[in-house]
This record gives sequence, structure tokens and C-alpha cells, in this order.
Amino acid sequence: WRENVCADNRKFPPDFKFGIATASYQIEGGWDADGKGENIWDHLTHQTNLVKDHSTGDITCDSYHKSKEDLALLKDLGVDFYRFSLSWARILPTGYIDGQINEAGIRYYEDILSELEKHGIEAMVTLYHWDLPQKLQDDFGGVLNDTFIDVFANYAQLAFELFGSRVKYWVTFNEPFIICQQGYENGNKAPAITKAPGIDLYTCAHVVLKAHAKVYHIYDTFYRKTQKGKIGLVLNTDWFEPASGDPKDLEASERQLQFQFGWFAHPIVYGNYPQVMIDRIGERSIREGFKTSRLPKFTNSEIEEIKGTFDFIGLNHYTTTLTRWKEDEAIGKPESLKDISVEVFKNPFWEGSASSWLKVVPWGIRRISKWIKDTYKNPELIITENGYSDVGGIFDDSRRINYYREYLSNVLEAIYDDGVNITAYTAWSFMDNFEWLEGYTEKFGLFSVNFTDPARPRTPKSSVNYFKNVTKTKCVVEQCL
Ligand code: PNW
Repeated sequence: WRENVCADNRKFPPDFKFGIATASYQIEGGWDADGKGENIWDHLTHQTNLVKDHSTGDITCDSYHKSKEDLALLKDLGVDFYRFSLSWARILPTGYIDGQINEAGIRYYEDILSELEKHGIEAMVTLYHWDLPQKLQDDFGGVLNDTFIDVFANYAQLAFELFGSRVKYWVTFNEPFIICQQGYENGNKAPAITKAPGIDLYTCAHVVLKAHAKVYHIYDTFYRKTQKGKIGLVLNTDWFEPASGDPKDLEASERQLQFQFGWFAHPIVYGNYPQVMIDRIGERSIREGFKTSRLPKFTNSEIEEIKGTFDFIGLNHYTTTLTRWKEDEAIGKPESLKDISVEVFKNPFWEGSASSWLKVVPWGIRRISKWIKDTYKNPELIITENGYSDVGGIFDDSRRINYYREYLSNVLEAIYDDGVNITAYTAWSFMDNFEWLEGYTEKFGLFSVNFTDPARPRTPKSSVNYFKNVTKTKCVVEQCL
């Protein structure tokens, strides 16, 4: 079948784009350099023992001081675009627009954008990849408070003003599911507040969705015409494969997808949460003794405001999980997993990676893409992250090459055989970096970084050559050269 994939008509379309991704806290370092403010990840890594190897992002890849060098490597990779995020507290140290504006931070991003422009690489900029200014967390509880909406909108508008003429794609939030579910339910991400399971995560999502919509409209109304970019939201999900052909397992798979992807996709496409979430959370809340649903309600005008707020949907996809129907959980202390009530597990035969959750299941990316096409009226879909982790120190990373080849080949099938409107693909990640609570124990980079050397030298792994061939030939197998 590989020859097949290699045939001319199986190349990616001529206007299909390839990019590679990073996030500010994971690569920049310079955590307090030149006036940058503290953010919730600085706070978590300095004040808690939650990171596995007790590491921090204080220096990490030191990209704050090495961006010229990094941009040269990007140029050499041949990517069409670079996906990176802005460190909010580097631009606005307190998070507020009426606080101090940090010129050094602005210059840092301006330099990156001019280098990209010089090299003919487009910019995809994420406004929020999890590093909230700590002051906003302290002052009003961050994303749990409606105050966040205007504060975020002011920051976003500043970013449009400063950088928008050179940004082709804007992303408001990276993975609201993770922000809310891990930040406020299981404690796997900052601010790791787990006081109100089954409640806070839904409040968080409600605020994030309203903030997203507000910023979409600001861009749409004031900047789109002159800046000519696109703006969207990045959502993460596994493909959830039914464990059997039993209709109940199909129902479980669909419910799991609705509670994860639909939680955010349904509002931005149709204006409100998926009915299955409204029904199940509402009903359980009442039985638990709440007066109203733990899932907040949008007003009619909010529904109108949120509906249609995307030019593209970004998909971060890494792996697949099996789902099996199970009996609804007994009523007790609220918990979001009880709201879903689906059994999830992995096939033990699937190839693993350095991340316990990441199994190599290439056909999953084709199925999730098709599901999104069918469920959300065939939106423009951009794969904003996809990648494979190892433990580091592996330069001949044939497992990673295999992962990319097989996943990309399934993306081709999604495009040509299923008619999914996928316009771009982004590999995670440009270089090894700080993998959140896993610290430096899981490495996703195409470039290796030596974290024990103060100069943080970058070394290409074999996957760099592979990816170069892909960007050059738009084909996933070597024979296309
Ligand atoms: C993404 N999951 O998060 C993030 O956007 C990156 O910052 C991160 O480094 C990368 O994936 C690798 O983990 C994810 O549970 C978090 O399936 C969780 C999952 C997937 C992606």
C-alpha cells in the first residue's frame, strides 16, 4: 500500500501547509528576564512538588535568548508556518492592560515575527497556552471568574494591535478541556485547584468559551479586514473507539466524544453545549441535591454570541482510547467522570511511547477527523498538534519517524477518501522541552536539546530529515523524492 500512498494523487494538495509547534512556557525560559511577570506555571514549579523530576521551566530550552538560532533551524526544516504561543506575563507582567506594558517582551515577539517574515514562514500564534499571569489568579481566581473575559480580551486586542499585521492564524485557547479538566478537577495542570470537582471545571469552560467568543468578535469586527488572518480554537481529543460492535459501546464512544470535544465544539458551531451534557449533568445535579445544574446555562444572547466563532477548528490529536458502556455511577459526591460514566482503556497490544497515555494508533486520526467532519458541518480543520514521545537521548528516532509516516498517511486518507477539509498539519514538537508535570522525562522534539549544557545546544534527530522530506515533497514516504 505504500506505493499507493506515494502515487502522485496521494500527495498532499499543493496548498496544504506543514508546520511545527511549541508553547511559551515549555521552551522560552527567561522566567523573570527583562521585566516578565510571574505566571501560574512559574508559581506551581516554584511552590509545589508536583513536577515529577522537580524541574521547572525557568530556563528550559532558553529560547528567549536563542530565537535567532531557532528560527534558522525552522527555515531549514522547510515548514510553511510556525505555531508558537505568547507568554502573557512577558507582555503584561500583571496581566492587566492598565498595568505596566513590558517593552522587552514585545520586542522579543516582534523579532520572532520579523525573522519568520524574512524566511517566508507564516505565524500561527496561540494567545493562551496555559501560562496565566499569577496576579490574575490571585486577584480574582483566573478562569473561574467572569472578570477574566474582559481582561483576556484586552490582552488579545493588544496582541492584535502589536502583532496582527504579521499573523496569519490566531488561536485563542490551547485545549480548554485540559485547562479546565486538569487545572480544576484532577490537578494535573496549573493552578491544580481541586476543591470543587464536578463544578469548577464546568465554570471554567463557561468562562473560557465566553472569552473566546468575545475575542473572536473583536478580531472579526476590527482587525480581520486589514490583517486578513484567521482565528480559531484548538481542541484536544483522542479518538474513542467502541470496544465492540454492541450499540451500547457505540453510545459510550459518542458520549465520551461529546463530553470532551463537543463540550467546546458544539457551542462554537451550534451555540450551546451538547444535549447529552445538558441532560446528564442536569439530571444528576438535581439528584445530588443541587437547585440547578452544575453545568452553567448560556443566555439566549450568549448563545448567539458564541455560535459560529471560528474560521477553523484546531485539533490536537495524539492517540486512541477504547470505550465501553457502563452502568451509571451511583449518586454521591459530584465528579465529572461520573457525569460521563464510560469505561475507557487501551489495547495492551498497541505500541507505547514514553507517555503512559500515548499509544501509537494511526487510524485513529482518520476516524476522529471524519467524526468531526460529520458532526460539525465539515469545518476547516487544522491538525495543530500530533507527535510522539521518547525518553530522550535517542537520535536515530525511527519510532518517531514511523509514527509520523503512519499518522500522515491516515491524514491523506481522511482528505482524499473521506473528504475531510484538513488544510494544514502541525507536528508537536519543534524541540524537546518542559513537558508540564512530567518535567523533562518525556521528549517530543524533532530536535534534541541538551538540558545539562548551559548553552542548550540543539541537535537534529533523524526525524528532522524525514520531516524535511515531507515538507518538500508533500508526500509521506521516502520514495517520493
Ligand atoms: C498537549 N491527552 O496536551 C499540549 O498542548 C502540549 O503543550 C503538550 O506538550 C503535548 O500535548 C504533549 O503532551 C495534551 O491526555 C494533554 O491525551 C493531554 C493529552 C493530549 C495532549
